Amino acid sequence: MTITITAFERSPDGGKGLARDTRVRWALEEVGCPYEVRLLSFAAMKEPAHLAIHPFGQIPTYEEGGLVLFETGAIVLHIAERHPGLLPKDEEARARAISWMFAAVNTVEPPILEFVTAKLFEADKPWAEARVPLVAERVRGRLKPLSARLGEADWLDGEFSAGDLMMVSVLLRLRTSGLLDEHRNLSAYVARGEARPAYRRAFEAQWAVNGPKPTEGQRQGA
Ligand code: GTB
Repeated sequence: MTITITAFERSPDGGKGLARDTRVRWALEEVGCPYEVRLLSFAAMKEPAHLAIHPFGQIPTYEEGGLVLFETGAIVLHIAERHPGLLPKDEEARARAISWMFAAVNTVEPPILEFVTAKLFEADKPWAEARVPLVAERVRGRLKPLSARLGEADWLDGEFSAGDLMMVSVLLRLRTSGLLDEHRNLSAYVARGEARPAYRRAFEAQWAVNGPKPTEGQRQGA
């Protein structure tokens, strides 16, 4: 059955892989599932045809036959449950990997989004100078225990899983902030995720929508 996802026709980051379709593409690449992409303008995302698929008028979405999904956590979990490669076979290890997926989107991503919003989109507000350090501290409050838990391991719980895929995707937003570099093991963890061939294919595919082939500097978010 054909899988179709949606993505930005023009990503605001110019294709640096920060829009959330990248994590869905990555999951599909990890399990070797071909997919098609329907590109949407910002206007089209708010039109009835897309709102019928995504109640909040966002990307990405996932369509497979009659099944329509939104929310990247749910989409990646769906992919991981139906194809081998992203969740361990052992029931308890599987449940732990799913915990990491939730931790990524529910515990680690929210302060990162607050930080990015304050720094990039609210920098002109009178309170920005006071807010940025405040939200940076909230991010640090998540990175420190995450770094402690990861320790010297390659991945969060044994083999690479959908938990790592989601966590790396979330942490990528911090690449240019310097916050990630405060924890050598977390920068290395993100780099390990980005070095996976499936991630690279996903990145190249989303970049191809937005511009020419990236230089190594652009790949690093420069
Ligand atoms: N919780 C949802 C999920 O995980 O699926 C969040 C989905 C979401 O935020 N989608 C964004 C969107 O559609 C695109 S990814 N926004 C338009 C809208 O809400 O109207 C967020 C995003 C956008 C752009 C960049 N960038 O350019 O750096 C990074 C991330």
